[in-house]
Amino acid sequence: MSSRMICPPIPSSEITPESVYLRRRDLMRAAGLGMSALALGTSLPAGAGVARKPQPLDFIETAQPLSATDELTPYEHVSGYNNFYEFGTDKDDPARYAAEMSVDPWSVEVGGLVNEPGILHLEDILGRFDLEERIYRLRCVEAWSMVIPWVGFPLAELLKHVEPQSDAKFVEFRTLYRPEEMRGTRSITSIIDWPYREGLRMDEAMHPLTIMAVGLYGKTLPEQNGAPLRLVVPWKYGFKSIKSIVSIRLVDQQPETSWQNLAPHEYGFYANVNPDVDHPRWSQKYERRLPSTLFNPNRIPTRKFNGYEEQVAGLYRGMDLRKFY
Ligand SMILES: Nc1nc2c(c(=O)[nH]1)N[C@H]1C(S)=C(S)[C@@H](COP(=O)(O)O)O[C@H]1N2
Ligand SMILES: [Mo]
Repeated sequence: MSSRMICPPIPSSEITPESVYLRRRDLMRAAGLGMSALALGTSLPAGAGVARKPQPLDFIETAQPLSATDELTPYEHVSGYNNFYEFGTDKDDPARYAAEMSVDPWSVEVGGLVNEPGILHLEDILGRFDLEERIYRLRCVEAWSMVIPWVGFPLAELLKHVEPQSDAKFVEFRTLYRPEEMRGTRSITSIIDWPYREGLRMDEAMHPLTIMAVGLYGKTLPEQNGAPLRLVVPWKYGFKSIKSIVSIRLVDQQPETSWQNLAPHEYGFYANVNPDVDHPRWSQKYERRLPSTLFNPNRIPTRKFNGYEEQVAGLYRGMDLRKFY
C-alpha cells in the first residue's frame, strides 16, 4: 500500500508519461471535435457506438498542493470500471455504451439566484477557466476506490463568474437526459428519476477541492467518465460527483437528488465519506483500491472524509454527521 498523505507539489518526474503538454490551440481543437474525431474512433464491443478518442488537453503539469501522493490508478481501470446508470448498471456498461452519447456541441445552462445567468458553451468554459497548472490527483471512493489525475478548475471560479446572489444557499446540478443516446434510461430496470440530479451546499461548492473536471490523464474525459464536464467532490462518496453536466442552478432550498429520491435512508444529501457510518446494507470501513482482483483484493481502510479531513472538516463543525449522513 502506498502512502496516503496529502503533500505539497509532486515533482514532475513523478508525473505519468500519459500526460502531455500541449498548446492552447490543441485544447480548442479538442473542444471542437467533430465528425473527424468520430471517424477516427475505435470500435467497441458489440452493439456499442463509436468511441471518440480522448484528445490531448492544454495544461501545464503542476500538481496542486492538495494532490494525493498515492499511486495513480491505471487508465484502463479508470475508464473501464464505471458507474453511469444512463448507460446501464453494470460496471462495464459505461465503457461499452457511453460513446453513444454525443458531447459536441455542449453547453451548460447556469442560472437561478445569480446576477449573470446564461448559457456557457464548452469552448468558452475551456477558454475562460485557465487550465494552466491545473492537475488534481484526487482519491475517489465508494466500495472501490481510485486515484485519478483530473484536469479541471475549481467550481468556485465558474460560480464567481456568474455572481451568486446572497440568498443562494445550494447548487443543483443536472446531467444530460437524452434517452435516444442513453440506453440505460430506456431500460425497464432503470431505477433513477432522470435526469440525474445532485446538489451541494454553497460552502461545499465554493471549496477549492470541489473541481469541475474536463479531462483525466492529460486528455479530454472519456464519455464513460462524464464527458465533457463533470463534478469531482473527493471527500464525498462517488455518487455526488455528477457526470456530463448540462445545468447548474443556484437555489435557496436544499435540492432533491436522484439517489435521495430513490432511497432516502441509504443515500444522504451530504454523503461525506465516513468509515464510522455504515451504509444500511454494507460496511463502509474498507474500500477496494483498484486494480483489485479476487486473489489480491487490495482492501484498505477507508479514511474519514476520504483523507481530506484537514481541508474539509471545518465545513461540518457542530453538525451530527450520523444524522446528516
Ligand atoms: N449522471 C451520472 N453521474 C454519475 C453517476 C450516474 O449514474 N449518472 N454515477 C455516480 C457514481 S455512483 C459514481 S461511483 C461515480 C463514478 O465515477 P467514475 O466512473 O468516473 O469513477 O459517478 C457518479 N456520477
Ligand atoms: Mo457510486
